[in-house]
Amino acid sequence: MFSNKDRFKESFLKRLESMCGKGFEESTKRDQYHTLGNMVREYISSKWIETNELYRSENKKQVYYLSIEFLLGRLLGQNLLNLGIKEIVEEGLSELNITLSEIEDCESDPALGNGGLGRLAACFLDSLATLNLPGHGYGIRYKHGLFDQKIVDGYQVELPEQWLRHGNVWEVRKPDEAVEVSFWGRVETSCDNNVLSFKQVGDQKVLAVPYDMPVVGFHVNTVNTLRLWNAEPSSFGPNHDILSYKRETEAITDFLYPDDTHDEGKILRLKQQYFLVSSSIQSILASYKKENSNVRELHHSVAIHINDTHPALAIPELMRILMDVEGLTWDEAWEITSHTVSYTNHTILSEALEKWPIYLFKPLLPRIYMIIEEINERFCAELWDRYPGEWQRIEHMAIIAHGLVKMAHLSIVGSCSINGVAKIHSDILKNREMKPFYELYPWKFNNKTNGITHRRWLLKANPELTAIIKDVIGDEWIKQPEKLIDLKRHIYHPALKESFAAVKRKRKEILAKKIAEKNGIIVDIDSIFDVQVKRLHAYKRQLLNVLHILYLYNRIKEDANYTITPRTFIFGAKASPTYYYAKKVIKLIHSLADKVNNDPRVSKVIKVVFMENYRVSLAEDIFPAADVSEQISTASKEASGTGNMKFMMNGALTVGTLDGANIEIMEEVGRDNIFTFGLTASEVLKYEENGRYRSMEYYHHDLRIRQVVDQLTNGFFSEDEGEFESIKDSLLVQNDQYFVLRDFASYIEVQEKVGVAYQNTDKWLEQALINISHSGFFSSDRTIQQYADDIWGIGPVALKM
Ligand code: BZD
Repeated sequence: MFSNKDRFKESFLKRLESMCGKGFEESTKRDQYHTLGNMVREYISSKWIETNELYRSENKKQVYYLSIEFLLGRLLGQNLLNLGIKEIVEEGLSELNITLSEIEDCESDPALGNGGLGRLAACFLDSLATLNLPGHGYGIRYKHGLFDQKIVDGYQVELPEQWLRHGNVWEVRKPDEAVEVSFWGRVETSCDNNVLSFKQVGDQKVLAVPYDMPVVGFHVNTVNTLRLWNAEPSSFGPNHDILSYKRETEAITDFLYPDDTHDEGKILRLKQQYFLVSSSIQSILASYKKENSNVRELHHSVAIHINDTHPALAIPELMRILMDVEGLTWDEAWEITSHTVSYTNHTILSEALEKWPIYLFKPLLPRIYMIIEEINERFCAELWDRYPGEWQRIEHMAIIAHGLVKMAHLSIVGSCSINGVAKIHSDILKNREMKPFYELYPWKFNNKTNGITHRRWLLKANPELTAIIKDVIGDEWIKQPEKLIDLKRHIYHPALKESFAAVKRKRKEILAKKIAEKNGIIVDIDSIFDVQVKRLHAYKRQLLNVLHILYLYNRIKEDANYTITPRTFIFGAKASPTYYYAKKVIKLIHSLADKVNNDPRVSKVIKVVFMENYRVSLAEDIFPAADVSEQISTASKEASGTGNMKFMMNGALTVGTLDGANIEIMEEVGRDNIFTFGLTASEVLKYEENGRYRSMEYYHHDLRIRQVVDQLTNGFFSEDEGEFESIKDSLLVQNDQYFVLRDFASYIEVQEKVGVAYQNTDKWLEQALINISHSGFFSSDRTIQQYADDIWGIGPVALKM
């Protein structure tokens, strides 16, 4: 049905009639979306079946990527592109006077993630399939993904997200492969022939029903699987109070926790985690046992990766099944488990490290708790042997201590590999945060610098730029992204610069149109599009950006001769609903936008725009239009960042601190092609150790700082002078934990350089093209190949095309 445009058109019209019961003329865009989606799903299914059959028959090692989040974004466009049928569909549709993008707009973003961690998981799935690697995702089918953000009078309001309202064409429900997950109850111990056995009794069972989604590789026949679990009442549920059992059960997969930095500590969150892990491990073992009789060989055929500590219960769960169900001894089960599981850490922020209170944990998961206690005892004994008498060290490293179960410690002890997500982050883990563990198990620690799939963030998001690159260097880089470097030889060619400038301009126009429609703000296409889009968090320092804009406002107002390269400051950010400070910063951005955009003189040269409801589909419009990428976290706090890579790949220049992957971007493009500023990570960490930073001194000694900080509460923004008092307090009373004032002068200075640099259009274009040329390193294909080689030990299994 996709062999040529005429066949496509014919099948599309026929399918539309049979599916929607109406003719083309009466059909809505949504009818058309569902029709096309169904056709594509059907087209995928034969490859999907073949891939699964191949994996079974070849019986090679497979990896299972367990993640509490998969931030997929829309799938129609990406699937068409990866299947190589996008053009045929576009041509066919255009003869019916419809554009593909109108139809794509009917697909809701599956927003099953908060930000970087969830999006990374989605990029990894794309790379696994494209590299023909047998790797599958396991996650949760949240009924409501990350909330929809509305801005009302400058304040964020959260609305429930409803991605399943019109169904999901990509998923296949597999009730036959449902499994039971147990909560509550108690453990009965018995002893037979000197062998202890354990049984959970009086427990509550929940049915985990898988919904499988195909993961289509780019121009290959591989179609891997993303399995998302749905919680449903089990027929073995209680026979009383059925309604509350049903409600409680379904609540497990009702919504995604909207917090990306805080350990929630709520029982429902723990239920979600165990639900994901128990169902996934059962499913992995069932599939293994279809082809293999000896469970003792599991680690030769299966790798299980945990995306941060949220799925860390995979370790005790695998132990439980190997011992209680398969009858292995502790030592046998431990040998297998600790060679099967590997772990990625995504943060060093202490408030994000998961610790479960025993009083919550033990009643909910009694058998799992027993196993963790045993892991802890054996681990502490090992430590005692190695460090006799060093109580403090042992207490610090224990998995259970002070009434808490520490998930990071469990993950380190039970995994064969622990990795950070950028060089500096992995170094900080080794030398500071996880130092004692690194001393104990140096071989386990390694770095895997993050990557992004260039197929979504360049090919799909920016077809115009893709076309130019193809014109100049052909298309080998699509399969081998490191070959983007071939572009570098051409960056001085006027024709390339001109066409790149034209594409950037076109994408800025498209974004400007959206801004005009949604925000009612007219922005200047010739101004610098300076963008900061990411979750709102104190450490990401949107406030530094805001204070700089306020400083510019003051300069323009005070000095009639002050000149500046025109700039449009664009923000997009969701704040966790309970994060008071973050919500205040969103309000502050809006108050600033009101001041700036409504001032006749200031608004001629700068504008401030906050784009509501930042999400994957909006990101695809924003990255291609950006000139400047704001990556201004306090050094040492951003593990890697991945937005930085998406901007770079689309030819934006980075203004950034020496943090996370910014450092590796600088190493790639050279110091002259990135704007760095601010404290280094070691300077920040030194300040934190010696406590010598005094934000007040910067406030008193730098008039520019004093002026902008005072404006937060002197009636400049609002009648209500208390509105932004808490922000001012964070800077002065709480001594500015994230060094905003310390880095302020350096930030102003670098921003001035940016303004000057942009005036030299020719050079700017060359620098942008250098950034694109070096972005191949940041493809998730490179990252995934490194995981496959160094951690998982898996290789490609390919069907012939
Ligand atoms: O992970 C992010 C880091 O902050 C980024 O620096 C990094 O680039 C990405 C990918 O490695 N971490 C998160 O996004 N974390 C979460 O989203 C999260 C979600 C639930 C609970 C805790 C954290």
